[in-house]
Amino acid sequence: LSGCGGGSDDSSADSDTLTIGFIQTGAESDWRKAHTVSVKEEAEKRGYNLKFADGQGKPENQIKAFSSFVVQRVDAIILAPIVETGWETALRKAKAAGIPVLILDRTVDVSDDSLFATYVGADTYQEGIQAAEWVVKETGGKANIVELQGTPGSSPAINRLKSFKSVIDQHPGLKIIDSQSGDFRRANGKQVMEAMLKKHGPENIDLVYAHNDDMALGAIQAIEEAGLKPAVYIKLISIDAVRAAFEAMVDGKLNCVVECNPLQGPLAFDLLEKILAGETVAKDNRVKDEVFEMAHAAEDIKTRAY
Ligand code: GZL
Repeated sequence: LSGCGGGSDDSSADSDTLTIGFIQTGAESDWRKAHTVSVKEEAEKRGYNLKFADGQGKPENQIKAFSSFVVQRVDAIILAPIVETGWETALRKAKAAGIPVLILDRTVDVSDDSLFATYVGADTYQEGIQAAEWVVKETGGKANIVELQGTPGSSPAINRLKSFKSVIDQHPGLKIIDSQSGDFRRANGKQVMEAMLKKHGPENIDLVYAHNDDMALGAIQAIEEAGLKPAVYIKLISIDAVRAAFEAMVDGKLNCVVECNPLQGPLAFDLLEKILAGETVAKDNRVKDEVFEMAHAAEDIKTRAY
């Protein structure tokens, strides 16, 4: 790749290789691991020098990494923000330094969208709608629902809560009787589900809506340890469609998953190359999602790439 980038101090890359700073949320879920692989593999394939910063679930780590990439004058920054807020100052610094920023996966809440070059991700608002529409169909509009929320302040958790509720609220027989954060983590999902089973009594919970598969898999463990049959006694729907979720559907323990496609590397680098060549690109670019049900999981699992 020939480049007139701002250069980098990375001795391993020769001078005309472009250096991209990639700030990831952490490794909180199977989905996240697939997302990281997608970006790293694409950078490798296209000959970029990718500097990887793992946020380890802490927004302050991401802010620090972002500032250091600006100081290093990388040629571009890819940011997957743990939470939506707190990005204005950092983005202004990158803009002042002439470093384009691609927001990936989750969104940022800023007053001026010229502070970032473009956004690439899945439609996490629509995913909550798709989940709720399946719940209405599956329950005939009557069920007590408990909700396992993703990371507080993250755009997917905000979107999936709001959009799911917007459909559920149209059906008086559907009640969200509890909603807690499991931080997109399997262990937390299990703990929260154990507490909900104790608090409400299993007989008062008909269905679990989990903002991601990892928390649903934790909830499945809690339901089994309570001596109950997941997907039968208490139904479950979750979002992501990672391999472990397909395996749970094949095992008859999970009823439905809504995809959230993590294979965002190719589209991200297509857009980044246009931006680095000085072209303007659409501000908002989405990958496609599908809904998968238990009945077809044994077939569908053969087609899955993550
Ligand atoms: C959604 C993504 C979420 C996944 C979780 O776009 O940000 O973060 O749904 C992941 O599995 O941890």
